Amino acid sequence: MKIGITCYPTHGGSGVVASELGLALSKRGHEVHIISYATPFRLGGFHENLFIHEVEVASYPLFRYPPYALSLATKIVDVHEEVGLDIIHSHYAVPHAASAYLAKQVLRSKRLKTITTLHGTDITLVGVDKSFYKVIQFAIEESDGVTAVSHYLRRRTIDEFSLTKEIRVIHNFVDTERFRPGRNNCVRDRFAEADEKIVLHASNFRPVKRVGDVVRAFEKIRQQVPSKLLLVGEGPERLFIQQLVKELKLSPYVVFLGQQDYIEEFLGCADLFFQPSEQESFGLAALEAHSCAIPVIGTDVGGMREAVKEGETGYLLPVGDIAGMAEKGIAILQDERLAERLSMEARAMAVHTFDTSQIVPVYEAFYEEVMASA
Ligand code: GMT
Repeated sequence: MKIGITCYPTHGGSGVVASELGLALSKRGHEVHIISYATPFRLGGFHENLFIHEVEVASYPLFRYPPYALSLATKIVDVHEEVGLDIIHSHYAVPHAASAYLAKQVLRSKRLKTITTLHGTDITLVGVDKSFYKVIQFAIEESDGVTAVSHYLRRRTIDEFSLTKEIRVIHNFVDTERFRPGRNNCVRDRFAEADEKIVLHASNFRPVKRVGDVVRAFEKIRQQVPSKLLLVGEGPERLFIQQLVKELKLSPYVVFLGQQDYIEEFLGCADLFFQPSEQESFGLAALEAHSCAIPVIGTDVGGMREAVKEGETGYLLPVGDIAGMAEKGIAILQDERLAERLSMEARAMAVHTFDTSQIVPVYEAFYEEVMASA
């Protein structure tokens, strides 16, 4: 198949899923065309069967806000005219699904099918905003196929947008060969003494991720377990978190690593991963941690239950339950048998349920189904 994929190129989960899907499809012999405003960070270098098309956004003094959605639609049209796409697969509905719809109208093509994958905040935060709602509702409804990354997100989308459209659940996935247990490439010695444990958190440092809860829970953990906290990522909350670390006198024990392209190098060193989000449609970061055999402490929200099995691969607590998170964290870090059991189960779940080889064929089958539909 000739598959176009539109996505954000940044470190967010939707861009990661879109990139990994594009890569896997290209390895399986499909011709993949990534359409985005920059090369997604996981797609640097040369990949056979995979082509990057950068969207150029015109600026003009009249524009207070350059109309990216129009430039993207135009690029989809150009790419289709050049290569003859079978599918244009939009990751994150805003504005990609609307641009794909517009491109299809411009092309008057019956052959080109549009598929939209909903990731999370495109529905729960952004899509429901009044300034987007009706267009996004329309664009989802008009897509030839729609998928959501969790059962939770599917239900939430139907409720929020009163949709009649069928939404297929296709979970996030992980390359369990790349994200594997073991400390071969890990840089543990740079951050921790031999007798110290490593607690890790990675996110885009937005308020929804509640990074402050990670720091506060770590403060309690550190009182009982010699440990270091590694924080990976960049975002609007970073300065506030740095201030909090200072106030709690944790500076010697907390390392800010900034944006990292190879998170697996840090996961390889970690003993515990924290994801205390206020909202999470699935929790790709938790799945990547599990794939490296790292137990996760998260929150019992959204689709997290689909990524973390309570008491088997980690623990899910109420949002903001810092004492509870610290208590579970201390238990895992102090009890080797418990840690071992959770780690083994986490890795097994990633390999047997969420490996690329299990999920990508489900996307392929869905493409075939959509292409066969009238
Ligand atoms: O909001 C984010 O954290 C980024 C966002 C994205 O779309 O880039 O992540 C969402 O998509 C991921 C991949 O499908 C999901 O695993 C995350 O749970 C989801 N984030 C939220 O729902 C907050």
